[in-house]
Order: sequence, then structure tokens, then C-alpha cells
Amino acid sequence: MTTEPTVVTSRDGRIGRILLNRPRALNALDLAMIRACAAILETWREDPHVDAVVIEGAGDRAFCAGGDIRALRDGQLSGDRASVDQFFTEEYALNVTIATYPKPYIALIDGICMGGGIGMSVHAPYRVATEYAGFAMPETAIGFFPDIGATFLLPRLPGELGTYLGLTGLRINGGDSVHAGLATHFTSRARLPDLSSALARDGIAALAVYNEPLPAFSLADHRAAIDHCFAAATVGEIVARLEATHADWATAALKSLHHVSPSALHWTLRALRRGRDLTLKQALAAEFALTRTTMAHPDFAEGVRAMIVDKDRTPAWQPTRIEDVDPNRIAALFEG
Ligand code: QUE
Repeated sequence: MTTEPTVVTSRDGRIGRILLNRPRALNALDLAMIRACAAILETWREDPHVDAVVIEGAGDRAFCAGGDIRALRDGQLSGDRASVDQFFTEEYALNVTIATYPKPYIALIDGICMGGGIGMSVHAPYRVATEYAGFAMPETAIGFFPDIGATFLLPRLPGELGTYLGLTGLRINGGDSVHAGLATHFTSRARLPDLSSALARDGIAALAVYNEPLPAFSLADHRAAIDHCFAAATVGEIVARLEATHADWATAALKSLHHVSPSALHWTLRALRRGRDLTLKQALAAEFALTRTTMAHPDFAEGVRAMIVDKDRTPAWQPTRIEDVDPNRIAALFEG
């Protein structure tokens, strides 16, 4: 039996292609995939035959659902911090490579794009979303925080949209992702194969040719209220402002906030506020330090257990209520 490579690379006309090829795992990134992407980007960096890089996900469900969170939980629980550190070191280095790559890097996002998948796309200058794209930073649901440079990216979205997305973990669709600044172009799934061929033939000029009119921003009517609620200084005050906002979007946001880890809400808000003033590299270094302290909190292993390992979706958080999180304990995570 031959096993298919989990990253398939090829040259096609003027471009280099990367296919994240683990469709049954929603193309989630393990360390081998991160290494394969980093290696081919180094090969192509100086290759005169490669003018641009196009990355896609295999299958029609996902661009990339994130990182290999299950392996990270195993490493944390067994005390193998070295392997956990290795994963984040190489993943975050790849995020910087993508952000600073000297040639156009174009992500075609036709399915879910979460966590590590955002790190593989949103740092790049060109991100094409289809109507099937779904962007989310859902880490508070697993007792973690938006990493991969999201503490740099999210505070730079319009108003408080990034705080809203990072705390609730809610998913936004392809059109909305362009309005929010997560994607740069919108091309329907039906035309994506033609765009992909045109990129190989004509380079990035093809992006404008295949760019389509955007559907209306579904959050447009709520932007001012989102900004007001999520500008609050504490998680408790954000919840209070949402409770005072009698609207369906606010009810949905509250439902998410009451499902995710209360402790993760507190450390995520603090990390997002800090990221406003950091460069991408500084944000990633700060995130790396925060992986060490937050993963040692019981909510990380419990959240991954509930959402990914056992899939019962009923995590037993410690503490269980937002108002019972000890601010001193959160502050200590940022000093560790
Ligand atoms: C929150 C998350 C992640 C998640 C689910 C959440 C995440 C992640 C995955 C994931 C999905 C499919 C896989 C896989 C991991 O799910 O970060 O290995 O095959 O990577 O609710 O943050």
C-alpha cells in the first residue's frame, strides 16, 4: 500500500503549488506538514522559475482546520514539553516565512480555515475566499488562545471585530471574511479551478480578473454594537454589555462565551490587547511564552478532550463561571 504524501508540491507554469493533503483530518497541520511547507518555500525562495506560490487544501471541506491539537495535548499530558515547543517553534517560524516571503503567496480558501490554517494564509498578501470558506479562531473552545500570530492579526481588524471573533470563536463566511479583512478576494467555487489555472499562466494579474462582487456584510448592521460591547476592558464587562444588547447576534455571542473556557476568555482578552502594540514577530514570541503557561492550565487538556478526543462537547472547566476566574492567576500566566 502506498500512502499519499500529506503535503503535495509541484511546479505548474510560473508558479509553485502546495496542496495540504490530509482531507480526512480537514488538512490539519502536523509537524511533518509544517516541515514540508517550510522546506519547499526555502527551495522556491531563490528559484528563478517560480514567480509565485499558490496553496490550497485537498477535498471540498477544508483549507486547513488548524494544528495537530491532539498530539499537543498528548505531549503536554506526558510532560514532553520539548516536542510541544518544537511544534510551535516551527509553526510560528513558518508563519513569519509566509508573512515575509519575497514572492507573491496566494491562498485559495474553499472550506474551513481555522487556527493554524489562518496562520498558513492570512499573513500572506493574497487570500481568495469562496462562498464555502469559513474562517474562525476557535481556540477558547479548547481552553487555549488564538495563536499563530492572531494576537497580531485580530487587533488589526476593523473596530473590535477581532476581539469578537477571538473570544467567541464564531465562524464567518467567505464574503464576510473579505469585509473583515481576513481575505482579500472573493471567487466562487465554480470558478476556482479556472482561477488556479490562470494564476499558473498569468501570475497574480489573474486575481483581479476572477474577483467577484461581494455579498453584503452580514455583520454590517451590528458593527457599531460589536465595537461597543467588545471594547470593554474586562470579560465581565463585555458580557454585561452583550446582555444589555437585545439582539440575535448578541444572544449568539453570549451563548458562545458561556460555552468556552472562562479562563481562556480572560487570558485571550489580555493577549489580544497586548498584541495591538506588537509586531508580528514580537506577538509570536509572546504567544510562544503563553503556550507554556496556558497549556499547563487544566482547561487545555480538558478542552481538547471534550472537543476533539471524546467529542462529547461538554468540557468541565475550572472554574466553570466567568466571574469566578481569579485575575491574579491570569496575570501570573503573562509573567511566566
Ligand atoms: C477549537 C480548535 C480546534 C478544533 C476545534 C475547536 C483546532 C484544531 C482542530 C482540529 C480539527 C480537525 C483535525 C484536527 C484538529 O479542531 O485548533 O487534528 O483533524 O486544530 O473547537 O481550536
